Amino acid sequence: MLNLVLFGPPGAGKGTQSEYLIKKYNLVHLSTGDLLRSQIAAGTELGLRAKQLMDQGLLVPDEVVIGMIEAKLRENQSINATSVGATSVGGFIFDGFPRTVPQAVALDELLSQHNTKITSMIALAVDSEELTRRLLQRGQTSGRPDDQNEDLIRRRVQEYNDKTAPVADYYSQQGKFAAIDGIGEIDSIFKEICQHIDESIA
Ligand code: B4P
Repeated sequence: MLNLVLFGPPGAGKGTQSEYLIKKYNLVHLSTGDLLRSQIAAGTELGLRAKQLMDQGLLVPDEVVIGMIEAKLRENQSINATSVGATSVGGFIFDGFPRTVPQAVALDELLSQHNTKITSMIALAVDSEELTRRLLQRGQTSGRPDDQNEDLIRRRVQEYNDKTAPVADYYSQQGKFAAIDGIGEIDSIFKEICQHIDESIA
């Protein structure tokens, strides 16, 4: 069973690469960003609270996102490993989660309750100039308020540097961290990620 954390600053390509990885490795996609946006679209109390923070480029409180992941793991508890030799692997891809060290600790605890653990964390490295360019471009069509202006994007990157970057050390200390250059063709980045995954499950 493959449990992958896809890591990186906002706009690094986590969501983009997840779309390909879930198909190739038969993974369940757990994106806290998507889960929060669906709460906002449904107009729930949680969504309204989250929107206020997301629109300012700030992280949503740990207990909110941990609760959402806990519920999703419970819903998918029958997910299991299958043959690695062919392609069908199975497991989870965590996209945009964990974003703080307490979230990483909580994820380890939750997975241990399901008798499984994180296989590896893949960090996509992209500089802030390129992140800003990508997010402003996406903002022209996505309708996402957090992609609309440069100050807000700068704040998201600052929030990442302050609160999220330390999560890399957490996985590095467990020998599970791999950094991949996130600049270049989407296809070649995907191939490099796959190469790392294939080596880790061989
Ligand atoms: P997310 O939805 O996770 O937003 P993101 O970081 O912007 O997405 P991502 O990084 O996946 O975008 P991608 O590069 O694929 O979070 C949004 C907000 O939700 C956060 O700011 C926070 O407030 C809140 N939140 C979410 N999870 C949380 C948590 N765990 N705790 C607390 N708060 C949380 O795409 C970017 C663009 O780049 C796309 O247009 C894509 O086409 C393009 N792109 C991708 N790869 C490219 C490449 N190689 N070359 C050129 N362009 C590329």
